[in-house]
Amino acid sequence: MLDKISCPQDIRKLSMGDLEKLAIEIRAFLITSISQTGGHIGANLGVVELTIALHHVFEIEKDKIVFDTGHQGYTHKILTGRKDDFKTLNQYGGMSRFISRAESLYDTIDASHAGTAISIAIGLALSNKQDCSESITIAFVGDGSLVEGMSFEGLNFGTALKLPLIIVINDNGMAIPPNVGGIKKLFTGNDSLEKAEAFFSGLGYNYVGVSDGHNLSNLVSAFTQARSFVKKGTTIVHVKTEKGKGLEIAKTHPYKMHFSMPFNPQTGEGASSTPDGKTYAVVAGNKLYSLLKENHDITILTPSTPYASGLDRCLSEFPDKTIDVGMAEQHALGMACGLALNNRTVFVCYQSTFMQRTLDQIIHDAGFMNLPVTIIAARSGFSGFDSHTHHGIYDISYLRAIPNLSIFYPGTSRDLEKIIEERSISAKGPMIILHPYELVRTNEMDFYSASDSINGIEIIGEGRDGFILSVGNTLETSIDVRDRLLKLGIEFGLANVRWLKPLPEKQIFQILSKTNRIVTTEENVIEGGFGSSIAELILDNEFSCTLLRNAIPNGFVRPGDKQHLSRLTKIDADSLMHKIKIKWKDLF
Ligand SMILES: Cc1ncc(C[n+]2csc(CCOP(=O)(O)OP(=O)(O)O)c2C)c(N)n1
Repeated sequence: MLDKISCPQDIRKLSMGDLEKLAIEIRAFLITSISQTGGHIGANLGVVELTIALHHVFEIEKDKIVFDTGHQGYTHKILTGRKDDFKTLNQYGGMSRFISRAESLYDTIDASHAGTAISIAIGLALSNKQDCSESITIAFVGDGSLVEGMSFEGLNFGTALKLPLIIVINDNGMAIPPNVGGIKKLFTGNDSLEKAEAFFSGLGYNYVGVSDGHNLSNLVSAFTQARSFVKKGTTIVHVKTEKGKGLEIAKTHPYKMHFSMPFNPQTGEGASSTPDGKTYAVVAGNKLYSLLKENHDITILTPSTPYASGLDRCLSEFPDKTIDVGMAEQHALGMACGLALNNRTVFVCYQSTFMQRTLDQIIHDAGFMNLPVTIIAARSGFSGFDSHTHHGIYDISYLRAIPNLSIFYPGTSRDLEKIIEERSISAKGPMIILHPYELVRTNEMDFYSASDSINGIEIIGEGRDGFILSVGNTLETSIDVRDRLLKLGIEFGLANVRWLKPLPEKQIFQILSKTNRIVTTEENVIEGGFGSSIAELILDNEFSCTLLRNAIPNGFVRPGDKQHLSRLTKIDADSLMHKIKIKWKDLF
C-alpha cells in the first residue's frame, strides 16, 4: 500500500480495507526503522490510524494540520513523501525528530516545545476566515501537552470567535510519564467521554468522542462529522489511543519508550531514553535521592521531564517529596514559590530548553520576592540530537539580567553535588544551577584541584601570558588549549568559574590586574553571555585587558553530536587556538 501513495490525493481514494492495510504497513515500518535509528517510538505507534484518518478525510493541500510538540508526526512524514528519509533520523543534517517546515510544505509549523498548537491554529483559522478561504485548520494535541498554560489559554479563546477550526486531542493518558491532575481525572474512567463532553461543551465546543482511536472506520466518521460542523464553530475531536500500540515493550513501558535510542524490537534490549553512563543529570538526581534518603526535608518538582533530570528513583521511592506537576513549566515555578513562602526547601528540576517557558515566573515570582527556590536546569548548552529548538544556549544571556538570582554552573560533578547539598541546608534567594547534557569525565578529578570548597572560582593553574576563564563543560576544551599553549612556551592561567552571578569580582579583579590577555569560554551564545559579563567588568573598571570571548555565534544551531556542533560553531579547542593565534600574534 505504501508504495502506491505518491501524493495526498491517493490516501483520500483508499477504501477502508486499504486504509487498514496501510496502517499495518506503517506500523511495521516504524518499528523496523526506529529500532535501528532511535526515535519517538511510543508516541508514533499510537497515532498511526489517527493520522491516516486525518489525511483521508481532510485535503492536506488546503487544510492545515498543526501538530503540537511535533514529535508524533512520523506517520504524517511517511504519508507526505519522507519514508526514505527515516534512515537519516538522528544523523547530522538528517530528518528531524519533529515536524519541520524546512522538510515539507505539509508541515505547518516548526515545533518541539509543547503547548503551541491551539493558539497558532486559532491564528491560522482566523486569517482563513478573514480571507473567506475554505481551508480548515486542525490542531493536533496530546493530553499531556493539553495541560500546558499556553494550551489552556488557547482553549479558552478557541470558542470566542466562530472559526474553521478543529482541535484533535490524542488522549493516551500519558505525557512522557503518566499525565497528572484534573485533565487526567477528566479523561479517566468508563464515563470519560461523557465527562469530557460535558466539560468541552461547557466551554462552547462541539464535541465528538472516539473511544477506540485505532478503529479507522470510527475515526473517519468522527472527522467527517467534525468537518461538517466547521461552519458551526470549533469542534473538539477527543480520541482515545494507546501509546506504543503494536509493540509489546512500548505498550508495557510507555514511559521508557516515549523516545528510545536504537533497540532490539523483540527483546527490548537497548531501549532507553538517554545514553548509558553517568550524566550530570544522573549526578544531580542521585544527590537529590541521597538527600531524601537522609531525611532532608526537601520537595522536588518536575514538569514532566523526570528522565532528563535523573529523578526516576526519587519519583518511585519518594512520591510524596518528588512531584511531577505535568507539562506545566510556569506552574512548577509558581508552586515552588508558594512552598518557599512557607519556608520549604524546594528544588525545581527542568530541562533547560523548557525552562525558557517560565522566564517571567523567575523574574516576577522568585526574583522579585527573593524566594529561596533552587532551579536545576539539565541539558544547558547543546542538547545533542534533540532538536534545533532544544539547545539551552541562551540560558546565561537571559538569566544574567534577573535581579536577586544567583547562577551556578558546575565545572565538575563534585561542584554539582556540593551546590545541591549546600542549597538543601541553607538557601537564600533564588538560584539556578545549570548543567550540561554530557557524561561526567571518568578521570575528572585528575584535572582539578583537591579542594572541596565551591566558594568563588577554582584556580586550576596560573600563567604569566594570559588567563582563561572557563564556564562549566567548556573546561575540558580550556584545559586542552592551555596544554597546547604550554607546549609552545606560552603560559595561560585557567579558572573553573562556577559562579556566573554574582561574579566573584574580587578574584576576577586579581586576575584582570595580573594579565592583559583574557579568554572566556562558554557553551552559550556570545550576546549577553558570560564573556559579556567579563567585558562589562573590564570596561566599567577601566582595566586595560584585551578580551577574547569564545562563545556560540548568534543563531539557531542544528541538532547533532555535541563535539561536531562545537566545531561547527567554532568553540572547540582547534578553533580557540586559531582565534588566540590571530588575536595575539605577538605571542607566537
Ligand atoms: C514545553 C515542553 N515541556 C516538555 C516537553 C518534553 N516532552 C516532549 S513530548 C512530551 C510528552 C507529550 O505528551 P502528549 O502531548 O500527551 O503526547 P504523547 O507523547 O503522549 O503522544 C514531553 C513532556 C516539551 N517538548 N515541551
